[in-house]
Amino acid sequence: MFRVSEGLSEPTADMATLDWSGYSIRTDRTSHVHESLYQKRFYRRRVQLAAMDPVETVVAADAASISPDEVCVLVPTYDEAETIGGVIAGFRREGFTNVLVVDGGSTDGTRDIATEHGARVVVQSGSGKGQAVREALDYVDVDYVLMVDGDGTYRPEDAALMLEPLAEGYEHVIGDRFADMKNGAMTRLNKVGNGFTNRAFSLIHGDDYQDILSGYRAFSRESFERLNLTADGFGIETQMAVECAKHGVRTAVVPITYRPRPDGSDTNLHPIRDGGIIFLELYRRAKTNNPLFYFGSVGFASTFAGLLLAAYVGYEWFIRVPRISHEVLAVVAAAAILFGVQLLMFGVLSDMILSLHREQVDRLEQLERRGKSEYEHEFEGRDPFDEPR
Ligand SMILES: Nc1nc2c(ncn2[C@@H]2O[C@H](COP(=O)(O)OP(=O)(O)OP(=O)(O)O)[C@@H](O)[C@H]2O)c(=O)[nH]1
Ligand SMILES: [Mg+2]
Repeated sequence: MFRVSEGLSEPTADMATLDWSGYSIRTDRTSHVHESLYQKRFYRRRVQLAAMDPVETVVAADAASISPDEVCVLVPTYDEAETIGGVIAGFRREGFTNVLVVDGGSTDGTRDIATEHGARVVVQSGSGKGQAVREALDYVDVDYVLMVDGDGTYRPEDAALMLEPLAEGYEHVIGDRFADMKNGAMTRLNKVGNGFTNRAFSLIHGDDYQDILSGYRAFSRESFERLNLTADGFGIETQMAVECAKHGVRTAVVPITYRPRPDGSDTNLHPIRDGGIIFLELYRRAKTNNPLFYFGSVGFASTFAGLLLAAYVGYEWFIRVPRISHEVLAVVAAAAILFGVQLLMFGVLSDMILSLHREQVDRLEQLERRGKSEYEHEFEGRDPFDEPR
């Protein structure tokens, strides 16, 4: 059951003119994954429905918010001289003075422009966006991080919307570029690749984050430290999403606007090469998150190929006149089926082990929480070490 926020007295109003920052859509789902909070597209549909359906409930928005002083705007850059100045100025206008640019060795003056605009600039020790982001966290001195590209494709004006879920207890926020994608912001190939990746992600990892490759993210430093991230390049966003799903990081999705790169600014993305890396990343991480898929998909493919071969061998032997015997093919078919069935069984067993492991981890976390609250109740804010013995 979704609830639509208060104040939408004009259900047909142009969504762009609405102040999203005060409103939220929640789900009653109990899983740790939270449906697209603030989904503009969804919202538009619900608002239209609300106009027809008077039963739609109205709730007040949360007053909590995060002050810009508590946030470090993290901008990984590589040759973004064209746009970096505008990006930093935009965030400063929104009140964010703590801007950290992690540069990958730009040769076009990006670092100087960033410094002139008041950002802290560090040069990453390795290469690639992923390595830059991982290293950057060592320089973050506040509790929250707002990560954004330096190419001017994301709007600083969306920052408040990105941070709002953090104030409500979410730990990781993904900006959904598909909610409001401007013409020319993404090539057709990239759109298809993104769609495929998002679908593969929800199939393999079970959660739908709408736009896992988005570069606009907000997260708490503490939750970031729980993620096991190793990617150097553009695989970092995929790894973040997978790790959020795996570690039960409370994740929200908010609609944002995605603009085209300005003329003269060049992409660092190689769609085919990076697309391959991203997909491999998704698949590799399925081993510990969805072993049934990891082993089962190969097992299924092998069994299926084996059965096809076996059918061909059978046809040539039993139906065809004169009959032909394919001994070698028969052996290959049998091996493929055996291999496939074994992998399938392996997948089922691993899945069972993972379920048991998850149950145990849940139980341990429950015990930890209970222990903590009993401890807090007993000492009620006093320091136990001050107690007389
Ligand atoms: N520090 C660092 N930043 C990088 C590196 N490669 C890319 N970036 C930055 O990472 C951000 C995302 O890269 P983009 O080239 O915009 O990739 P994209 O957003 O997927 O592709 P576009 O559609 O072209 O915008 C940009 O701010 C880049 O400057 C790198 O090796 N090191
Ligand atoms: Mg970009």
